[in-house]
Amino acid sequence: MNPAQQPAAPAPERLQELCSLARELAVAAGGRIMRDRPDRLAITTKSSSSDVVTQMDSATETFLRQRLAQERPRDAVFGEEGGLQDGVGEITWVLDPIDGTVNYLYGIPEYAVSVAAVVGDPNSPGNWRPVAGAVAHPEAGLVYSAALGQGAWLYRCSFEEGAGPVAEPQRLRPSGADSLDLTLLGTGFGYRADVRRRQAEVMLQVLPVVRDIRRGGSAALDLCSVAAGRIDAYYERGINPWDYAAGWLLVTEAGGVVSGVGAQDPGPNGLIAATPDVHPALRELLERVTA
Ligand code: LIP
Repeated sequence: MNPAQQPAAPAPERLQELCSLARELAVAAGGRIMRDRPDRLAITTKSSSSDVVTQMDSATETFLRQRLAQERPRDAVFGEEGGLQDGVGEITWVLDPIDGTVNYLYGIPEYAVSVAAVVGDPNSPGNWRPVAGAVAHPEAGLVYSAALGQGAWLYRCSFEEGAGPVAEPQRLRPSGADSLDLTLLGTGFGYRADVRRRQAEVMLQVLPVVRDIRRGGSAALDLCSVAAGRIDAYYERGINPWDYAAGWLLVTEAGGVVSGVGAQDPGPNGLIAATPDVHPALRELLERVTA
């Protein structure tokens, strides 16, 4: 989005309030998901038989919506499971109650709660941007958060009821990767077979020119890893605003670069997040092989 067209962001002190609330809600929801996981998860499916929603996805989003109705009654809410609930203010909360649902279903500890405050319309690619957000990783005892212009931070955190950060936060910085051939690239794949086939064809051309790929199963945690320098870049096509709204801000506030594919901002053609030195070459490669 052209900076001159970007919706205005709230004042810095309000951004910090939004960031603190996002962190508090992500941690509270993350604790519930981890503590209250039933032995047998009831599931339904969405776009395909492998695109599952568990009862905890739905219950967690309901919890987040209830807390936002108390704390921020004027704001809109846009969640993976419940869709858009209009508001009257300039902030929309974009929620992924469990990012990495399949990991959660299988008991793989790589899942997250993503809570972001955005300005603009998150349903309109190029016409919105995150201004505060948090990603909670309950199984790791971590929560990542950022506010526009105020850096990206990692907190060690207790996820016991009513608990929170247990130490001073660490500032997040991306890796120093500066060449594609030494880039460790995170990626992911969709739930539909035809989409996965095309994504695999793209990876056939990308895999030989990067160091290696990693497929963690949560876009939000992949973006946290770019912000923290645990991987050098991340690319995925077909993810949704709730998957990446908070992670987008974490990467840019840490000093990384985020774009779309063939577009300035992330959207239906994909999201590219990388170190500043890797991003141009990775974007050129992906725009060429996906053209
Ligand atoms: C997941 C994304 C991940 C993608 C998965 C899935 P969900 O979101 O975070 O990056 O590769 O296919 O879309 O469905 O767990 O919220």
